[in-house]
Amino acid sequence: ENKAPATGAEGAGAPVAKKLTVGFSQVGAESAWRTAETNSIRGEAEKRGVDLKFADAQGKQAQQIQALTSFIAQKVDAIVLAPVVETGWDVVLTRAKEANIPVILVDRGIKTSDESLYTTLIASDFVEEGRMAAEWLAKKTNGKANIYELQGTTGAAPAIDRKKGFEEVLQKYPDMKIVKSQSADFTRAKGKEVMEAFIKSDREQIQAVYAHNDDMALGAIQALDEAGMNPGKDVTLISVDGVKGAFEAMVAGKLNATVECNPLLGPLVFDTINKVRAGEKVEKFIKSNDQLFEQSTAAQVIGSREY
Ligand code: GYE
Repeated sequence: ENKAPATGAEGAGAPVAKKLTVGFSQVGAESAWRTAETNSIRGEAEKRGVDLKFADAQGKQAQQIQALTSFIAQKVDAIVLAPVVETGWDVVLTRAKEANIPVILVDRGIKTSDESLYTTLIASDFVEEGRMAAEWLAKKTNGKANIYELQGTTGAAPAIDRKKGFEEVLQKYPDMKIVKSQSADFTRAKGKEVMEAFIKSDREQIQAVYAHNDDMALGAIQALDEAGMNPGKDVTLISVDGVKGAFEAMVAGKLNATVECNPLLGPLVFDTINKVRAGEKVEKFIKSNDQLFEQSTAAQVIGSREY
């Protein structure tokens, strides 16, 4: 028999442990990647009995600022923010800091003059993803390609950094050039639309497509297919995320490669919140380790993909 004195919740009449309340401001639902992230964070909250206040900003920073303001007013225990763009957060984050509410950035970083305005960033290294994509494409094309780039949301960290890392590597390959580059907002519909415009003006020159996410590549594949242009063969396509749809497109021979970016951040997010609340120190950047997948192994790997 356990003779230890009753502590906390097990003692008769002891106060019930307060449920952890977390506000999560999500970008929106623009991509399969983001849906996977939302499900991971919501699912983990449910599993742990966390009261999660979820706010979908529909891609608008103003809505995210509103959501954060409301979380602060409700005195949540922690805020999880997936910031749509990099800049413009200082005012609202200062309010969170004044209210002593830790802010965990997920999947995208911010630019701020005061790093103390957030506790940590849990994300992938987007510059590194861009480098990986460019190195792979250089190998595939023997360092010679007319590249058409589909950028992510203007001002978003993954769009800025995936471009930066990619261009950095292109410096080494004088015969690889980005001929045209345009934002397609991380969506399949816009990816298709922008690709259609590229095809209309540049059909004969298009040799490669670099898309900042899989959804835009999948839209581009549709446009290339409809134009009778043989995506995956006559046009080489590489994108980022590693979602199920990308693996299906690789198995079908239409997408050539994808750089994984892990959206299953839920467990790590709540572990980190617990650490912060316990007063433990956490790293300022908690980095996911991602790898590149290509067509040749897609069929083998697809069954074990979790998103
Ligand atoms: O790559 C893209 C999404 O911020 C890492 O946002 C995330 C990106 C992801 O819409 O598909």
